[in-house]
Amino acid sequence: MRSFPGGSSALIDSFRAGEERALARAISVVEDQAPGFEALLDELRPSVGRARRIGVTGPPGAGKSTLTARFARLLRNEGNRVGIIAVDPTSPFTGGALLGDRIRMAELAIEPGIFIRSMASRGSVGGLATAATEAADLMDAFGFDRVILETLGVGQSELEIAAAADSTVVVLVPESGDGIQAMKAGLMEVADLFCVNKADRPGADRLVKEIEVMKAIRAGRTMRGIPRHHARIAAGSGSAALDLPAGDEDEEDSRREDSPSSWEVPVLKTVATEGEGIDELAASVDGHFEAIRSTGELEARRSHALLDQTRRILIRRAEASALSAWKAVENEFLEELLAGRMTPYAVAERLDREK
Ligand SMILES: Nc1nc2c(ncn2[C@@H]2O[C@H](COP(=O)(O)OP(=O)(O)OP(=O)(O)O)[C@@H](O)[C@H]2O)c(=O)[nH]1
Ligand SMILES: [Mg+2]
Repeated sequence: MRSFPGGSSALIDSFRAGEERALARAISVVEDQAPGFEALLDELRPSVGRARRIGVTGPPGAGKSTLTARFARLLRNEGNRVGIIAVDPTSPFTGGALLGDRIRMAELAIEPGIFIRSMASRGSVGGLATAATEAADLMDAFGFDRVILETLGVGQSELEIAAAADSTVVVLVPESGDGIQAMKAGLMEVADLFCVNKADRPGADRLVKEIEVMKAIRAGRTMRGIPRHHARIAAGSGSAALDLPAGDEDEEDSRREDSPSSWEVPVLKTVATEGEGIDELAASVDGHFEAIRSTGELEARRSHALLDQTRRILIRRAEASALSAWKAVENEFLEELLAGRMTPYAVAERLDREK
């Protein structure tokens, strides 16, 4: 008999019976890493894999939540049950936005067939990525047809959350100046669709063009025959717009180059506050899903995500075990460390050997 949180499998039973309160509780258990949380996820794992996952990412204030709310409502009107995870890293950036999101989303939250959960990081952002994926797994297992993950596109781990989805929507706005920031933040690499939101403001068309240009550069179309790396450098001279960051290109490009899909990343315009362009967005997301399903890329993406999740679970366990070992002996080494009789490396080595 396996042990589950609360000392019984009542939670699992209510979850399987479709009680939303059980889903909410299960997500809390996972978020808190309460005793038995892995057993809970393990038990529900066979039911994971039916939902389509959609990542929505972009800079702070781009309109991600507004867009997500509109999109979710449309999906719901089409008969889908929709789960939304709003990942909020409780940074100074978003500390104030959380409340705003809640108000905006509140209307949606009372709608049957729509379930919204906001998740904030307690520990590392890396940990948040794992927990958000697990919350998505729970929503999937619960029976939602679509799971939308909204994250800030600012840090690697947050990008990872969106990028682990089947389809990733990158939301940009004219006032963010230009697409260069997006490029630097690595948003270009994860986008399956671009949404130029706040298209009611000046500069939207210019941003659309900029994104198209950057897409073309990435695809190497502007400088055929020149390896992409060199194309970037060559193109970079004399144009600020092409002053691209030096990154690990193999890694950056791996996702797209692995993919057999010939999906042309669309650049859409939306006015989320008015619901303009949401139909097109929904059609595009569907189109993307069909495209990757037919080429086998969906399977490849999901295998990749599964491996990645396994890796992160392993790291989480190793970290927890190292920290608990450290907690137990922390004070023992303090004096030695302070007096310089032992180095931090020697302490780590000793603890490692004693494991
Ligand atoms: N003019 C205009 N304003 C918009 C549009 N979409 C969203 N907004 C406004 O932009 C502000 C930010 O919208 P949010 O949906 O909270 O943006 P977000 O990207 O979720 O923000 P964070 O989660 O804090 O990063 C709000 O005041 C929205 O009303 C749009 O299409 N046009
Ligand atoms: Mg938001």
